[in-house]
Amino acid sequence: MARLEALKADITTLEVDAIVNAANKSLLGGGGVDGAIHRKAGKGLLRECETLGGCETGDAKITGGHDLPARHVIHAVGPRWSGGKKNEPELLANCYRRSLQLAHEAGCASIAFPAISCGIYHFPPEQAVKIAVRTVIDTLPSTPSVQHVVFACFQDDMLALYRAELDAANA
Ligand code: AR6
Repeated sequence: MARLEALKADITTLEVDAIVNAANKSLLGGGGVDGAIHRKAGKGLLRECETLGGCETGDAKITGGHDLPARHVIHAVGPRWSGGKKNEPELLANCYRRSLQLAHEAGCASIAFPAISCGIYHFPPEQAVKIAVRTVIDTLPSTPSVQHVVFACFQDDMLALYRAELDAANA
């Protein structure tokens, strides 16, 4: 079984095979973690993203890491929360599933996720964290390249939610 852990960290500093970006459908950058990743990765990342033709909500696309310590960036487009009646939970789960599949296909052993949709997209954190942990645990058996998963948290309250959920899952 792969190792899962929650850390308080700026995801742009992590030396892992892939970091996941909480992107938007354009894949051309934005605020939050997306802005931080593009700032640190440099213009080469934007140029590569411009060739990708955007991305649907719930899907993800992979690029190089450019000036980041991570080898790859997996750009996942989470749902914007609009009350929970627009398939937001399933779309969020799809982001985690699809990101792990791309990481596996690229031979990544380690991957770090931010709390996708929990910032500017306003997904309720308690629900998002349960979906993230459950989906990752359920997907890992079909993505055996991935041996280490980090949930990178920017705030202490988010870190506490992930740690409680990982404990509850005995992960
Ligand atoms: N490292 C780790 N986590 C971070 C970092 C960082 N450097 N910066 C922010 N977070 P958000 P979303 C946390 O808003 O809700 C962009 O404009 C943050 O505290 O980055 O999916 C995109 O282009 C929160 O817990 O992403 C989209 O338009 C989590 O990362 C839109 O925002 C996600 O917050 C996506 O919104």
